[in-house]
Amino acid sequence: MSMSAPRLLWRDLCIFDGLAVLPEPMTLLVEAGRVAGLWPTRAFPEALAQGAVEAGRGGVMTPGLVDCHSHLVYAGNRAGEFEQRLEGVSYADIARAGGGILSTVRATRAASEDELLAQSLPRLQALLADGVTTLEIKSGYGLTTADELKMLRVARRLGELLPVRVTTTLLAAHALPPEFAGDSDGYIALVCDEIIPAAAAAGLADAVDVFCENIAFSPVQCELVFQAAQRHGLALKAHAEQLSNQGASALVARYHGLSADHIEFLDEAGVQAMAAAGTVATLLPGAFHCLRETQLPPIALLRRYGVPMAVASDANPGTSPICFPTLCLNLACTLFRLTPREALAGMTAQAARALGRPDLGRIELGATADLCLWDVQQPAELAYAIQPGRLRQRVFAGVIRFSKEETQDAC
Ligand code: DI6
Ligand code: FE
Repeated sequence: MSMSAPRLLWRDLCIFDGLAVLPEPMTLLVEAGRVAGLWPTRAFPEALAQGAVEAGRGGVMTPGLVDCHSHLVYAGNRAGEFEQRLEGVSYADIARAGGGILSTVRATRAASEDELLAQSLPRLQALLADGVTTLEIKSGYGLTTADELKMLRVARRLGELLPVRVTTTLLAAHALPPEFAGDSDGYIALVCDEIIPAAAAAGLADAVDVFCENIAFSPVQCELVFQAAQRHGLALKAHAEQLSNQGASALVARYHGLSADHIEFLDEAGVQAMAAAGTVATLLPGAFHCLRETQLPPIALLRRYGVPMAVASDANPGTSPICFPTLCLNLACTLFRLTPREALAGMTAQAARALGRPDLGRIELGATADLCLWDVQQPAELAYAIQPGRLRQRVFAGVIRFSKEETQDAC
């Protein structure tokens, strides 16, 4: 298949542009990987159809989904812990007993780079089949320089194997590795002095993340990691206020980080700090659901202060074994009471913002043409119904890379 991008024309679309549903049927022209024109269908200058490929008529078009928080690369699984939790053992208790994240660390360290790639690939394929065109992937199950870099290389290779943009985040400060038991300051020194410089030198990390929690790292330790990341020109984000209020969101905001993620225990002062700094609030309703959390993120405060809200899968083997982004839209609405419009913006325009990529997640003139055409009547259905298989076409960088009709013809 030729990769040079033809001019593509869609007519009579219901468009969700990343922030809102456009009020009337639209005609969309894509050229050279970008949105080259967008008109109400009744006002389309028909001469421009000359030489363009008629790519479709009708349906709901959204920007390609942007999953701005995932731990997609890992080995093994934690089904056994799932059963333990069903019997009443808490996530924190399992972590304190050396399971949880550390159990995935053992499996991930033992896996070769190719094995890690092979285990992660089907998860990525599932995300793509449900509309993802951009994905953030974190390290954090290696916790040595070599194993963290191995994870990041796998993340980059995934982005080369399939038509998806992958951004990588170094999450070496995810858990204390067993070799450093009793010496978390020593491990943070390794993260700052060795792992971050090595990842930056190899060009393997776009951002740095920390898990700021009483079962992970303190705000003081996280601040040291942020300072090291800044020295290497890397963007910042945090797992913040997931299980308790540590003030990590305000810390991220103070360092002009991209996003504070989870934030169930975020307070008003933290919301104000985020609003002032333009830090995105990334909501992870999959983890909230799977851990049966009861403390809701402060959605009303986030709205009141105008903090942009992103929604992501948090795909990981422990707290969110979910590779189904539109389910996460549903969970954001059902559990957090987002409107379908907020949830969809959260996985398009706001998620792109949370990755520092405002050129993505929008359908507007000049935007990168990563697009999804869905078999639904209205955009809200993507959050309303929990149903795979609704993607009719997937456009990546201005090229149709998946089309349901072709797939059906083939079998
Ligand atoms: N919070 C989470 O929900 C994930 N990481 C984190 O810091 C969980 C990761 C895991 O349990 O494997
Ligand atoms: Fe996470």
